[in-house]
Amino acid sequence: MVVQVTPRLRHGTKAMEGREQKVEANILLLGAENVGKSALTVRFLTRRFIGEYGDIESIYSHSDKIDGREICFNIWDSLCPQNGEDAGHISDRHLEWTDGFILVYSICDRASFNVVRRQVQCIRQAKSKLSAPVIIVGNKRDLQHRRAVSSEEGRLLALSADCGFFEISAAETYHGVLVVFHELLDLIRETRTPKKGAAGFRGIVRSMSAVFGRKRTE
Ligand SMILES: Nc1nc2c(ncn2[C@@H]2O[C@H](COP(=O)(O)OP(=O)(O)O)[C@@H](O)[C@H]2O)c(=O)[nH]1
Ligand SMILES: [Mg+2]
Repeated sequence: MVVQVTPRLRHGTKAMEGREQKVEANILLLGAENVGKSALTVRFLTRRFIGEYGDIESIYSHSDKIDGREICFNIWDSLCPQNGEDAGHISDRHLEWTDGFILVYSICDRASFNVVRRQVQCIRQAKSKLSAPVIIVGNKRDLQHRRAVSSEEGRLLALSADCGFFEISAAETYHGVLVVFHELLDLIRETRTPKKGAAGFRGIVRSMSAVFGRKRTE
């Protein structure tokens, strides 16, 4: 199951259709160690969950066709400082590179939720990223018996900082991971579309059927 909060109403996407041919999006995955950043990345790239990933920081490029349009995802699977004063700090190098953020915590690990909280603040305080698209992901939803962070807390954090929110299990399903990346892509494309007055709504909570009802892949 996926729990989602969408930060703003979509606008402009339809108007872009037919005009735009190739889209490139730089996506940065952040979060504490061991929350499943690499698992999410590898799931998206290969559809597989392989279990152990090692501590490697990599940028992957992945091309796909969505709604007939060529999309190139550049995905930076990061290793962030975990302890001390630097925990949750995001470097300028990361901030400058990315078009949108996926902030991952484990629903079984409260400390990892706190890291995401600090990272959200860090992003929203960075001048260039005040309104950058951010999706918060509570991963390891399959481990309900070890849950330490409620869905409500995740959803509230997302609402307070105008972020999207999903709870997923990279271990259990590919589809939840796909929805996260595609939703962020949509938000990135919106930020590139000139806005005509509409401020949009915050915190629109959509149902599962709305999430899965959209046919996004070919
Ligand atoms: N049960 C469960 N384990 C997961 C899930 N996602 C990742 N893991 C495991 O959590 C550990 C850390 O994952 P990894 O992707 O390396 O985390 P990273 O340090 O954030 O990149 C690995 O043992 C994964 O197999 C999930 O959704 N459910
Ligand atoms: Mg990793």
